[in-house]
Amino acid sequence: MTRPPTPDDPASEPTDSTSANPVPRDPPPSAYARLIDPHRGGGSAGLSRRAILRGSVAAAGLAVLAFAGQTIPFLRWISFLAPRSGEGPQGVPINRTASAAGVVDTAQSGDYRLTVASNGVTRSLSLDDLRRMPQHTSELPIACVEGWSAQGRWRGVRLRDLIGIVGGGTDRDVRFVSLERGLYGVSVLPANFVRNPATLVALELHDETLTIDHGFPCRLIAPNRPGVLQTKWLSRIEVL
Ligand SMILES: Nc1nc2c(c(=O)[nH]1)N[C@H]1C(S)=C(S)[C@@H](COP(=O)(O)O)O[C@H]1N2
Ligand SMILES: [Mo]
Repeated sequence: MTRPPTPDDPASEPTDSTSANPVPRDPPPSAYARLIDPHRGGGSAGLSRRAILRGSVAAAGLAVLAFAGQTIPFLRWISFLAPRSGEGPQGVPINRTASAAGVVDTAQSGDYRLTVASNGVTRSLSLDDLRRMPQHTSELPIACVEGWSAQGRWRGVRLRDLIGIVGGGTDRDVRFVSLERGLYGVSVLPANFVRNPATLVALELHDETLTIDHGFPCRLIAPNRPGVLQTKWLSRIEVL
């Protein structure tokens, strides 16, 4: 059965097959899909079927890689198997690169705006607008379900300040939408994390502008959440 692709259809995700350095992607179990957006209606049956399908594609891919492993240099193979901690720009591993996510141009465009919406009130903010707001620092890890975690010193705008400019309170869940389409391009943050002063829309990591692979122009970083929900390349923030 085929279905027309929808903007948040995981089947429309770009794949990593074109990236020069293939990395294992997060297994996207159906439970994760519910975690990513518990507000999304509709049956989960289709999702889990796709997840199963993707699982077998991934297994086939791993088998190919295991075979290819016999011909790739030993050290590279070891580094493929190693948990990715401490590697990557700014000392934090990359889960998915901007190019794999298809956001290289939109993320770096001069027309970039972050849209913030609550109750019909909408504001579009440029990166400079975000930089002019009060900046705060949070020491928070990225903890990936793949089995690595890395501590980061993030700096940016407090989420509660940001939604305050459209009159949004901190008693509602908030949805984050990425420039990237697909399963990883959206997450919902429960209200208690919205209130938390450590929850940032981060512009910097380790005192430098976020690299594009870490989510430039801005990304969500909140305490005590799986990495998959720390949405990169934010495009829209909606108070639900
Ligand atoms: N838009 C988007 N955000 C994303 C992802 C993604 O693929 N797309 N990957 C997530 C996952 S699984 C993890 S572990 C973290 C990793 O962040 P990092 O790549 O900056 O280390 O980003 C999360 N945010
Ligand atoms: Mo992850």
